[in-house]
Formats: sequence, structure tokens, C-alpha cells
Amino acid sequence: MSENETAQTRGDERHEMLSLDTNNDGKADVWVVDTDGDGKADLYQFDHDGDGKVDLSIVDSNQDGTPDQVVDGDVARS
Ligand SMILES: [Ca+2]
Ligand SMILES: [Ca+2]
Ligand SMILES: [Ca+2]
Repeated sequence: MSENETAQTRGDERHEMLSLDTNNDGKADVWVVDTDGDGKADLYQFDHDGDGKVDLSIVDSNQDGTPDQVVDGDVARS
């Protein structure tokens, strides 16, 4: 696992499979996303400070349930 500025997601789509409001402020702060439309999650995103913007992204590029890349902020779209 390495920490980079950008991460390569499997696709450039955004199918939100799940979004959670873990601190009950009415705004989602955890997202589970499928970026290539195969129905399996490959991107996990977290908003730590509750401003609605992603602070940490975890890419599971082979969809085995373990993180492959961790990046600060939202993933850069290629
Ligand atoms: Ca929240
Ligand atoms: Ca997928
Ligand atoms: Ca944030």
C-alpha cells in the first residue's frame, strides 16, 4: 500500500452503492462506490471533518476487499 496524490480507479463512473452518515449531522460521510459498473465496490471514501467533501479515498483495485491505494482527498479522474 502506498500513499500517492492520485489513485487509479477501475472506471470513471460513480455508482454509489452505500452512503452513511456516521456522525448523524445529516450529511453523508462514508461512501462505498462502484466506479466501473460491475456491481462490486472498488472505492471507499471518507469525510472526516463533516464539510461534505472527501478527505480520504481508498481504492480497492482488484475488488478483493482489501485496500490497494490510499490517497488524501478525492481521487483524481484520468
Ligand atoms: Ca455526517
Ligand atoms: Ca466495480
Ligand atoms: Ca471533508
